[in-house]
Amino acid sequence: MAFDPPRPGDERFMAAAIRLAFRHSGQTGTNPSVATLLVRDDGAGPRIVGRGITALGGRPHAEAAALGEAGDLARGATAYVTLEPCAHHGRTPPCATALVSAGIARVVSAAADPDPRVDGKGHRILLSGGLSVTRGVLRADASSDLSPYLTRHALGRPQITLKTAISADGRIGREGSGQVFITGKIANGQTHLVRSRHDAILVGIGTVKEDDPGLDCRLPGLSDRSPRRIVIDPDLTIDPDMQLVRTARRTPLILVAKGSAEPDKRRALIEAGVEFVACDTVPGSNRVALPELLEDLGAMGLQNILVEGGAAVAASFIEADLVDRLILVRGEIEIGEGGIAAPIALDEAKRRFRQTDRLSLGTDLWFEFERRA
Ligand code: AOF
Ligand code: ZN
Repeated sequence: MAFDPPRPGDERFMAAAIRLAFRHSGQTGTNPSVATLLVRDDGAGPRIVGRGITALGGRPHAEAAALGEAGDLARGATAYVTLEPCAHHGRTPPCATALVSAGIARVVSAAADPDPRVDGKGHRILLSGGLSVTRGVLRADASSDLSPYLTRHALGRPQITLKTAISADGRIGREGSGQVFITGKIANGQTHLVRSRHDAILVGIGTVKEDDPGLDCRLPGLSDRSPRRIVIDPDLTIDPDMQLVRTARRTPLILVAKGSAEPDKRRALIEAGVEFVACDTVPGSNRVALPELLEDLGAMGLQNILVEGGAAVAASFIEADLVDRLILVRGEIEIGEGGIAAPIALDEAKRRFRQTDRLSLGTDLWFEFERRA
């Protein structure tokens, strides 16, 4: 039983499957967003006879949806899957078994599945069922989209994206003057889209006090896809009248606080629908022990977190080397003397991270980076 080499056309269909999977990215709970395309060639050239994406929330899986769409046309077809098909029984039989039973002739996969219930077993079921199996086609592209899921499995913590808007003179705001609008409408829309693709948004209590932010996704059609909000508030000093607390029943709010902080206030906040995660502080300081916190958030099933501020929280993630992806949005305005310095300057980001994208959004520049390998 051996794997077969790729064939012409494989990359084209896998690229289409990867694009399809992106539609549900960040919306499938602890499950990755995977896509399947079923392609058959009856002599007149290849045609797609079934398409599937992991459903919102995580079930059913992509393969089941694609097989359902193709019906009898699945027999003899090739399945393009962005992740190795699963080998475990959930509410439905394993996808690898379903592909064999449906008479699929060939399976082409991109990334391997590190879930211990799968981890090579999916490919083995296909090979023992007599199917031709090719793996690793466009692995890097698929892995990039699957990276929150892969990070949680590899490192036991969620993937961290840090996002900051920076003024033309390298500042992020001004102490005591509330929220300063650095970027324009288009960049703000893009930020809301990025929010919708994360399981949670994290900020420090300083930002909450300064801005009273909503931290939701306010794009038409995506407002029900707001991630959870996480606030680091070790001494539990949050004002219960803040927007985040008032909306906690609609969009979950998690407060990260020391177990001993303000027991009466904690009870009242729990009544208001707030959840708590206990944190430790670094000995000799009031800074939260981030690696331990992220481990706990990973155990709760969070796969990726967008860290949005403020400067101190951002700096502590950078110092602890916990930033996997970095988004810097540079606006046109100048904040001037006395403004709060950005946690990382554009030049430094270019040195420390690998730039993966640069977009012009109105008068703003949007830069994306990722951790250097
Ligand atoms: C697939 N196709 O579309 C996805 C897969 O909780 P469950 O039962 O849904 O299983 C979650 C695991 O299923 C997840 O950790 C990963 O191994 C796999 N995801 N597999 O064959 C899919 N989303
Ligand atoms: Zn499956």
